[in-house]
Amino acid sequence: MSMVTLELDDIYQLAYDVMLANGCDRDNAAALADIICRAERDGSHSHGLFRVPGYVKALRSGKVDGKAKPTVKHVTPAVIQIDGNGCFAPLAQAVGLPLLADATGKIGIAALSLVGIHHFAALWPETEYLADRGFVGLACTAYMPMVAPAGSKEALFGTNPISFAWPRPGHGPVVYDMATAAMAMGDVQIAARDGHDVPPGTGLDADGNPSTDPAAIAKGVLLPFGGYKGSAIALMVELLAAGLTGEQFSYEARATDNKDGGPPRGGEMIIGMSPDIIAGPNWQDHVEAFMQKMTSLDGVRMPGARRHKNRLDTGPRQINAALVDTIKELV
Ligand code: NDP
Ligand code: PYC
Repeated sequence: MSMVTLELDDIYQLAYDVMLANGCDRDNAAALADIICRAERDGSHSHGLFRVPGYVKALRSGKVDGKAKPTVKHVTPAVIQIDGNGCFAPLAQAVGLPLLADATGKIGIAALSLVGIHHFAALWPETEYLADRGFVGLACTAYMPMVAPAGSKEALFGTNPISFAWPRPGHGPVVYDMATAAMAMGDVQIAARDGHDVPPGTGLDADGNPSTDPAAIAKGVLLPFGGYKGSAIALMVELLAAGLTGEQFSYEARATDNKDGGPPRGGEMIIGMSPDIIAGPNWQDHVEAFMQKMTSLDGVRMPGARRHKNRLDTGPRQINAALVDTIKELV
């Protein structure tokens, strides 16, 4: 596989230029380029530049409005709704997260309900934003059916990611961000592109047979991680991201989507909690003792630690050369 070397600033600029060239205004392009660049910086390869062709398809088909301006509704002091009015999720998050952090700090717990957005990215930027300000963060979004609920061979759930972040003053936050599918579809597609098999249990082919061939699984269905337990969490994500926001469930998103290959319209639920308010002043020492105990166990590492280590390297990144060529042709 041929790779090219790009500085982080060049990754940002490439993403920004391609979004601007395809109908985004500066605010939308900057919000997207920032998310894409941070994904490449951290090694979230399936949700960085890899997603740019899909973003462009959604702009070119008119499904996503690259000039949309999110609108804010304060439903109660603790419930904020942002309507993206058809934008990609990062701009709506950029508008809503400061309001969520403010409400969380005042009230102790607050919810940000995003509707009218198109989410195609990783979720750790949302929850890390909250943890970096001393709050606990939880975020989830649905997609289009790709995952069969436990017991079925038919896709109903999206790959339905969930992210959780806990603040650790003096350390990086603990952050996990995971698809509730055994493997994110982006990683299945990358395995197919790069000619690797995927582990048993990832999915079924179009005939409903277990497969380790990523191309066959992409035509069939993914399985939830952990059988019925992961299936229950995927169900919870559908309910929080669609039932609680009022936006589309994954199956509804597929019915209304124009099938251009970009992300459908959907919702995202983000919840902030203040440990200072909820747990009281001694939470840091209490939690830190637990963290120390956990990390002292042989073989344990904290979720998020790989990304945070990657982030310390401010040097250039190696990017798939064919992907960069494809993106440059889109500018
Ligand atoms: P991974 O399976 O790669 O990682 C899941 C989590 O587990 C990460 O927080 C990771 O931390 C952590 N982790 C991995 N290995 C270990 C270990 N040995 N010990 C402790 N923690 C570990 O993620 P997925 O492939 O499931 O998801 C990839 C991305 O896809 C996510 O960012 C997700 O948001 C995104 N996605 C987005 C969708 C959307 O609709 N927008 C849909 C589905 C997925 P670390 O990062 O530090 O390795
Ligand atoms: O990797 O499964 C995935 C995915 C779906 C939407 C964005 N990423």
